[in-house]
Parts: sequence; C-alpha cells; structure tokens
Amino acid sequence: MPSKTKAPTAAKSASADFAALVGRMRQGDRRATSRIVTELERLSPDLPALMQALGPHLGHAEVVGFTGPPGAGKSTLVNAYTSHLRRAGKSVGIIAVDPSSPISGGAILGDRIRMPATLDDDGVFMRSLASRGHLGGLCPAAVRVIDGLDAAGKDAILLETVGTGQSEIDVAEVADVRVVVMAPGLGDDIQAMKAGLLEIADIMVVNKADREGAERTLNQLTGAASLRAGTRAKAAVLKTTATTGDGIAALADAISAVVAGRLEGDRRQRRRRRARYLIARAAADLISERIRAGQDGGLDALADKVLTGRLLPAEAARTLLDK
Ligand SMILES: Nc1nc2c(ncn2[C@@H]2O[C@H](COP(=O)(O)OP(=O)(O)OP(=O)(O)O)[C@@H](O)[C@H]2O)c(=O)[nH]1
Ligand SMILES: [Mg+2]
Repeated sequence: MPSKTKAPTAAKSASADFAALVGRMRQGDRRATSRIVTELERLSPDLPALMQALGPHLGHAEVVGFTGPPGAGKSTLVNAYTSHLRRAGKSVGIIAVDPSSPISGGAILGDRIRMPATLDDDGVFMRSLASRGHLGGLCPAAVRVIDGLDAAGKDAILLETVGTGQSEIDVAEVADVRVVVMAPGLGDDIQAMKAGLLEIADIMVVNKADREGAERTLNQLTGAASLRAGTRAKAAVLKTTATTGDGIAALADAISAVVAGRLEGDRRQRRRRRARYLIARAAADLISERIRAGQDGGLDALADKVLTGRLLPAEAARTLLDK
C-alpha cells in the first residue's frame, strides 16, 4: 500500500533511477535517451528529479534554430546540415516542432522521410513534438528536450519550428544561432514575416536556389538585412539547395562564424536563457490557469477600473502579477 510515509523513499529512488538512466544516456544508450526525452516531453511529476540529474551535464551543445514559412524546406535543410555535421564527426540532436494541435502521425512520419540522415545512425537523435496549445510557437516541452539532448552530449541541437506569430521570438530566446529559411515564390510571406522573422535572424537562407526567382528573393532579403534597425551585426544572407546539398558548406561556415563570435565562455548564460524562458512561460500559464479557475485576483474590480479610465490595462496586469 503506498502511504504518505513512503513518499520520501519514492522520491529518492526516482532520483537514483534518473542518475543511472542519465549515465546510460551519456554512454550513448539510445533507449535511455529516448526514455529521458519522453519524460521531459510530458510533464511527469518526477521532472524535478530528472532535471537535477541532467544539471551537471548541461551547456555543451550549440543550439541552432531553423524557422521559416511552411514548405520552405526546413526539414530538408536540417537533414542536409546534419549529414554535413556527421561527416565532421559531430553528434546531432534534432527537435522538430509540429504546430498542428493533435499529435499527427502523418506529419511526424513526414519528418522521418524528409530527414533520412536521422535513420540508422547512433550519432543522431531525432524527436518530433506537437506544439499543441502553443499555436505555431515553441512549446516548453521542446526547451526541456533541448536540455535532455544537451546532457546527452550532443554537439549540435537543431530545432525546426514553423515561423508563425510567437515562434520566432521563442526561437530567439532559446537558440544560440537563428537561421531563417525562405524560398522563392513566398513573396507575400516575406512581407508578412519581415518584422518578426527577419529581425531575429543571424543567417537568412534562400533555399530552393534551383528554383526560378531565387535571385530575386535573395535580393529582397539582402535589402531587408541591410535595413535592420539597431546595432546587431548584419545577418548573413545565402542560397542553398537542400535537396542536392549545394550551399550547405557555406551555411555551416556561417553558423560556425556566429558561434565563434558569440558563445565563448557563456555556458551558464545559455542555460540561464533557456531557464528564463521556461519560467516566463510557466508564469503566463499559471496566470491563465488561475483566471480560468475563477481565482482571478480581483479581475472584475480591475476591469471596472480599466473601463472607467482609472487604470491602464498594463497597470492592471502589473497589479495582477504582484498579487
Ligand atoms: N526544388 C527544391 N525542392 C526542395 C528543396 N528543399 C526542399 N524541397 C522540397 O520542398 C518540399 C518541402 O520541404 P520540407 O523540407 O518538408 O519543408 P519544411 O519547411 O520542413 O515544411 P514544413 O515542416 O511542412 O513547414 C519537399 O517536397 C522538399 O523535397 C530545394 O532546395 N529545392
Ligand atoms: Mg518540416
């Protein structure tokens, strides 16, 4: 019979289990990696114990985010870059975030087909995640899985997200290098995404360079890159044909240049950025949850004050947060 007095023992054995499991994952045991990733993916009650076991091993991997409109060739490009990294002897973790709400077998199967480099290679671990409630965004589960694959000792973690709405900002938060993938014939998308996607890009890629209009898209992006506000370094703009591998070596060089320029000595900083993101998301979720549950911290009273002009919505939000 499980009883309250047994709880501490259970917690202790969970952490002992995780320490052993993390040890096996670090030896390259695929099944251990898979299990840890699954634990991270779902919010298991043992998560704190697992995070503790992962803690000492974090901060090695470079995280490269690939984002852009649907069908731009992100998966194909991730596959080509993975092959490149494998030839250089680097291990790779891939997280593909699928924005469709329920876990759709079709999309995930599609990722496997588009990423043949992930098959039958112990140096590559790939997981597709459904972003579910987080529309088009990067789900917190993906950020936890980054930690898992980082602790597994992967040299590079490649994160594929569809660039809509929130996700570009999220990718900017958690990726060390941000690659925005476009393709010819997406002219309207470029307009729509200029503000968000192009602002966060370290590297802009015109994929499908074998297609008509690639040169025009390249010029548009080069123009957008030069207009970018602020003091950040200008984004590199380059062409790839992911299906043949053309331009992948140049992309790899551009990614290395960003890494070399930015990451030296900031292991802790990287970890902290991901933790900050998780805390901010959890805080937002907590407030939404409280409001849904009716424990809304006097939201009606605040609403009345906003309606009568006595309080700005942002001030009301601050009051709500301070409760
Ligand atoms: N001609 C050409 N086709 C490409 C290239 N790269 C990808 N494709 C094709 O474009 C289609 C979409 O590629 P994906 O890699 O699935 O694109 P994606 O951006 O991952 O798509 P979603 O994940 O659905 O948003 C596939 O049929 C690819 O074979 C390229 O460089 N040239
Ligand atoms: Mg894809």
